[in-house]
Amino acid sequence: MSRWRIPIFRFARMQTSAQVRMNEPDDGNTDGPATGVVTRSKPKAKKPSMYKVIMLNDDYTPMEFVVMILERFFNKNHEEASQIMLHVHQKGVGVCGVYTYELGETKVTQVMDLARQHQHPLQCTLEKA
Ligand code: TYC
Repeated sequence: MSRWRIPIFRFARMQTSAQVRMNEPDDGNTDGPATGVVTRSKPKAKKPSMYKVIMLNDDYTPMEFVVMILERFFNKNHEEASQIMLHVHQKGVGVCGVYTYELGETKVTQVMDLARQHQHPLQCTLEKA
């Protein structure tokens, strides 16, 4: 009766660097298990840069509309949304949230689109955090 050969999972073929891997021997011998030192290389994935979504005050957009925007697109509760809206109303600008570039850009577009549909001049921009 022949013995089962158990396939060897070759860690060295895995190219993401965050995992523990076994070095292949450099003698060209690919029979049998990989031998060598277990190493842990530095994670390659970098933290994405973060961006603030900034809202600007104007004289015409209704306060309730701004509060609704903050609740709908920035997941604020009614109290948080009202506080941010009042901050923007009094200071001129305020932060709605901090996101990756792509998510922040999507939110800016959603806010500007809805404001335009309602003919409000509300402005929103992205700023590196
Ligand atoms: N200033 C507006 C008003 O008095 C309210 C407002 C608040 C508008 C925040 C825009 O980002 C804004 N109706």
